[in-house]
Amino acid sequence: METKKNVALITGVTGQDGSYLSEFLLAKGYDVHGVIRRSSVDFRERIAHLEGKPNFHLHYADMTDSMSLVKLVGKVLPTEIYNLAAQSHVQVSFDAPEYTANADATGVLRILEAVRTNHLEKTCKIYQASTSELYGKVEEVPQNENTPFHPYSPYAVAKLYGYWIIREYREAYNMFCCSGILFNHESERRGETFVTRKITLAAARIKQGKQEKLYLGNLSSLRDWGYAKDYVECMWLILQQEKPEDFVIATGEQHSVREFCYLAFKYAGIELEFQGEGINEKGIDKATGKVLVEVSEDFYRPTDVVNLWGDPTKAKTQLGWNPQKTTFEELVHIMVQHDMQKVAADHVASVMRTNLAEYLEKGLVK
Ligand code: NAP
Ligand code: G4F
Repeated sequence: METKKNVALITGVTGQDGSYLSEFLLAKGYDVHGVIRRSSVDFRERIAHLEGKPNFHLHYADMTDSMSLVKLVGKVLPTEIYNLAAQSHVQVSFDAPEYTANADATGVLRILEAVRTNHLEKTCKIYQASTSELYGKVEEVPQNENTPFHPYSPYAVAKLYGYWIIREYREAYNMFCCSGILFNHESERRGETFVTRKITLAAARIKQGKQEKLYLGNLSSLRDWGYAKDYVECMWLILQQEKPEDFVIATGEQHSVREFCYLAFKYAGIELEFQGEGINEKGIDKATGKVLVEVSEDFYRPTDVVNLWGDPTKAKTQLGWNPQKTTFEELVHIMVQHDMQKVAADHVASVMRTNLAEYLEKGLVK
């Protein structure tokens, strides 16, 4: 008997998780279809190495455009949808709350309705990228699948709608749709304005004389940080279960922004000492006495989530997933090592560009 081909549709394919998930599914033999949006810059850095592969296809659509999603789902006929697209920056959600709700809340509904409109409820499974931000102003530590939610940003409130509409369609229409409640996961592909990547890039630039100082917000905020590459496997595992269920995905370990910063600078070859408190706290280079890290109110949020710590017991026992595959220390090391090389390579490229411009000006190169 002919086995049916696995066809995945990934929204958010150009993002950190979308890129790792594409690699993971392609390696499993899936046909992977990704949603991209029109942008003035055509270079899609995280998936550039996948473009042109025979089983990898890109399509224009948008989470805020129902018809584009209905048409795309009807064209691709996916067996699995991974809904990763979102305005994913918590601080930005305070500046653009309506857009965040449109993409992150109503966008989930649009995906579900696109599946129903195309009569694929029985054949298409849906993974929703839910988040530990749902726990927000936490009511229990550590947090598991039964911990009450208390969203604490426009982003989290939008994601709460996504979480509940997924549950509703599961119960009302018997659809196979699930949430992965993922705690923070990072990587060398993490967006440069999230705190971990901002720190690892700054540590590399400061070490190589390209930046003077790093300005951060709340250094005492606590997160359960894992490695994105390990987390995309869970998205797939969640959809391979017998019945649709939600899972917390986390490492079970908690660290502060300050600790992340200390370790990143250490791996870059700088030992920091933190002195002072609150807005006056500073990270000082022990060897030179120079202030390298300062706190700026610009990076404080109107309401901040400060105590995220996940309990991955269910994922460990039911999915057989190893939450400690990449340790916190390994994660920071991977990111710093990558950014040390990136900063050095950017420097070489910029010197070459300057030299070339000078040679062209002097007529030395035709
Ligand atoms: P990311 O790097 O910010 O990627 C977001 C993706 O969504 C990008 O591909 C982006 O496209 C796309 N997107 C945004 N708005 C869209 C729209 N209106 N229509 C179509 N596509 C749109 O995020 P990530 O870290 O990979 O996270 C993936 C998902 O998991 C997100 O839903 C996020 O909220 C959730 N999540 C992340 C974490 C984490 O720690 N990383 C934890 C829990 C949950 P462009 O490239 O065109 O901008
Ligand atoms: O790195 P962050 O911006 O990530 P945040 O807010 O936890 O959100 C990320 O993880 C969520 C999962 O829990 C995802 F749902 C979401 O899509 C996103 O991927 O900030 C982490 C913490 C915050 O408490 C923030 O206040 O770091 C603190 N922080 C301190 N200084 C900073 C900075 N955050 C940023 N972005 N920039 C700073 O300078």
